[in-house]
Amino acid sequence: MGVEFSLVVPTYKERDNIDKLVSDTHKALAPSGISYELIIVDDNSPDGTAERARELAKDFPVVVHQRAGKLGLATAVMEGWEKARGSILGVMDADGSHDERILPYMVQFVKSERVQLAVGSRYIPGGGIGNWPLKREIISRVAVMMARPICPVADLTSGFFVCHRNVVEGVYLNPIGFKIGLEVMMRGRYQTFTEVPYTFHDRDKGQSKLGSKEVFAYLKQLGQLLGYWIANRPKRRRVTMKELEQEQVIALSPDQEPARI
Ligand SMILES: Nc1nc2c(ncn2[C@@H]2O[C@H](COP(=O)(O)OP(=O)(O)O)[C@@H](O)[C@H]2O)c(=O)[nH]1
Ligand SMILES: [Mg+2]
Repeated sequence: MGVEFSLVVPTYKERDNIDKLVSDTHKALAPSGISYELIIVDDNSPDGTAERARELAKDFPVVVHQRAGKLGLATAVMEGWEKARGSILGVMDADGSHDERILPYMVQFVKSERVQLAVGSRYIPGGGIGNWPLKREIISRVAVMMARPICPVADLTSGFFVCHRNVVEGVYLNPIGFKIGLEVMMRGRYQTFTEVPYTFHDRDKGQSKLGSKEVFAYLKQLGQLLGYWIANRPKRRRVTMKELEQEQVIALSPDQEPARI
């Protein structure tokens, strides 16, 4: 069977996290019968992330794309998608902060064609933040508030999402900021979306990239997206998990294993 789902994980210095990432993702996706590939796009991490990923590729459906140097998260994701073979695409962090157990649901929702985009969300009921310092949470909440008038997604800074290939293929995405998810939510070609709740756990190992440089990049990105929104006024409709459940797109009892496709 060909690959249905291509999950891109950009990495920079994630050697300590990569084994767990690969095995947890496999544990989440394999029972659901979704055929997938995990595309690691590594920016030549000095800690040997790519080398380790290549070893893991012997036992798991992992594809490694190594770039020459640290060229940034957004372009890494876009290059990963260029390599992707699946008709459904996704993005997730390598640091364990995104709960891979919701992936089968996200893929199933997009596969059903009821929605074209499924976003992993901290900011809808059922979602949350595990262990963030207060400062980080406030920055995130303010970032969301600022963009909310022009973006229908509650967790619009989410870097954890799944979409149909058509949402991004041939669409201009501007990689200036590190919020590639926001570019997709704003400029992507979709009419309906859903948000799937999960609890965010901050990375235990390695370093986050959030600093003042990222804050300014975000503001610049927002300015450009405001221009896009004024010119295009895209219409998008939220489909709630409840609606999806009622329509029996997927069985959602909480303690149930993800339904087989
Ligand atoms: N390829 C690549 N990956 C990156 C780069 N910067 C960050 N990443 C990866 O992108 C993901 C998100 O970065 P992270 O530092 O966790 O961001 P945060 O969660 O917003 O604090 C992680 O898997 C990082 O390893 C980069 O310049 N290039
Ligand atoms: Mg992270």
